[in-house]
Amino acid sequence: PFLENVIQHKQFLSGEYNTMFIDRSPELFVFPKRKDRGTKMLSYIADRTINGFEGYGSRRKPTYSKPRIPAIKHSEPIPKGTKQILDERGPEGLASWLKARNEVLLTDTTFRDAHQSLLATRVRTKDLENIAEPTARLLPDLFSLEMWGGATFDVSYRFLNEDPWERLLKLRAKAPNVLFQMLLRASNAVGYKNYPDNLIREFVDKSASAGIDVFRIFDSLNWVEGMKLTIDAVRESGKVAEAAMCYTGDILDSSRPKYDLEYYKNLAQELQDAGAHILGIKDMAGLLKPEAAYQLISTLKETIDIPIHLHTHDTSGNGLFTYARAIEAGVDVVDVATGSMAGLTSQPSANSLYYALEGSGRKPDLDIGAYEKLGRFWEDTRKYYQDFESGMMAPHTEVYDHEMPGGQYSNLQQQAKAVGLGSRWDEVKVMYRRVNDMFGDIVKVTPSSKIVGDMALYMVQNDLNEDDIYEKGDSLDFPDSVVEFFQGYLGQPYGGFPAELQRIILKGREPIQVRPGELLEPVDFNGLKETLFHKLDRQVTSFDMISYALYPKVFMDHQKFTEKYGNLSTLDTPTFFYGMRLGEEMEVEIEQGKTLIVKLVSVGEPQVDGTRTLYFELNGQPREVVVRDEN
Ligand code: 3PY
Ligand code: ZN
Repeated sequence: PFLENVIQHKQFLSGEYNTMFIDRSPELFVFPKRKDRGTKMLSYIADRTINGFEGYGSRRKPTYSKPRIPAIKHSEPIPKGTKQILDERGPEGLASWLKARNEVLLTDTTFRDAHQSLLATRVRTKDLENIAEPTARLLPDLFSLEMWGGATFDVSYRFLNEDPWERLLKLRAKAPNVLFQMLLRASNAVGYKNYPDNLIREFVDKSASAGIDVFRIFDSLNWVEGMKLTIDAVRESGKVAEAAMCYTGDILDSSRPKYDLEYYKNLAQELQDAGAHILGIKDMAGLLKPEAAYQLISTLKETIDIPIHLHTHDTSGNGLFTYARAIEAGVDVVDVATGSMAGLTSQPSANSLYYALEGSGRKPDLDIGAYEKLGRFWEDTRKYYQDFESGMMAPHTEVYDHEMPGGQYSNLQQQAKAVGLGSRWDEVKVMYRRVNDMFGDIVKVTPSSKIVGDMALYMVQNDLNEDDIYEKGDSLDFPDSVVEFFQGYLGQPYGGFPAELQRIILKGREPIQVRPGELLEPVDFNGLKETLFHKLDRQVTSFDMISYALYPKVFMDHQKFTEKYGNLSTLDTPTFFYGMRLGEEMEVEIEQGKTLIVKLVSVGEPQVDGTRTLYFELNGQPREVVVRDEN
């Protein structure tokens, strides 16, 4: 009766109900299931057992040892941390507290950028959930845990079939003491294009109420005009606006003056004026050399009043050296990853930094033994994701030439393989840099980096060089993303577009000069709620509405998947990727106090119609599942 009351209630259809109540308790609003959860889960396991994980083919399930989780006392109160400082003193109070610290503070990126950069963003909520509380208890002195945003949002839906909002709520419940940080691509939100202003505001508002405290906001062209609305939205939510500038070029290279020290000085000032509580320096490719870091931080410390938070990637192998110099110059916070998830395209190691700062007076305040213990969990858990490792084995100084962001390298390599350019990867890297120079030397970070990548692939694939573009460009059909970029739909690059190339690419189309958000129709949330109510056949949360507005197809595909297989978040990761071994028996706690015992008894031979039958026991009862053998 409760369910019916809710659905038929006039307020529901008029939209005047407390959406947060529904967002936090969607299970109260789920309609009776057509098929039971056990059957759905068995059909998923059967499919993985025979066909493997999408894109990776069928593979024998490896045997793993159970990840080592540090022992903690659940009964003791969780130590207070930076989250309490924010709650008590507000964002300005937090910033003052931060500036007054003598030791360097740390943001741990293991839950977001580290696995985005090493494991193609594939780490599942279940694994994060397993280590969230130990992390909160053992590392209460962290400045923040970066655990959301960037690519994790769409990859959750697209590849892991998980709801990213559920991840946020679950982790927040386990880690109530350390600030939660996300990466937000300003008006590109957690997507690859500009979205309407009201969608950005709604996204920030709901992310803040679901648990995000620190929003690292960047624009892929360092265009401050494109960041202001997001900064304002974060300020209105009462959370921390960390406005970041993306480090591009090389301030030490006087032959390339576009992005010099003066450029960053002005940008930092503009971001402070725009309302940033903290200045982020986002060195997404790991191009900031040690001496450059020293000069940059020293100059900015004299220019602005807000604290400075530095992010780099260790691709070149120089990450720690860069941090050491930045710390010497007074940087307030740096981004690190837990030792076993650090280095290469990820962040520098927290553990290494700790020892490197011994005797320096700015050594971070943390329990290094605890970090080592948490590292063991990650060492074990990382093995689950071995198929997603990038293959980079050693420091890669070529990054100083091609300038590809840490998270893009393996992605673009995959894209190149997919279009038959796997053996021409070296050419693609060189072309990536050429395209950057043709485009006027632009900031390259999601999504502008994707556009440079698309153009580089296009040119290599069609055997075009730079001269060809200028000579034959009028008859060439450029990738859509490149055309849209030159139309101004991602915003305006510093120094403007190169006029001749813009003319060739646009072929008479008029570019826009204004902020794209000014031209985009606002999202009609009420209409959208109705649409989704009919599509989903269940109550609609504000989270659903935001996700659908960001990526309708990805979101609906995820819903269809869930309808077919149920919510698989309780399944362990090896089973999620590989299914089960013959004779294997396991327990799955599908909800608190409700456990299924699953055993794979035998697998039938392929039939003429291309199917096989798998014989399971579910809580001791025989069950058969027929799957199509795709091998
Ligand atoms: C992202 O936007 O996902 C990034 O990590 C950019 O560096
Ligand atoms: Zn990064």
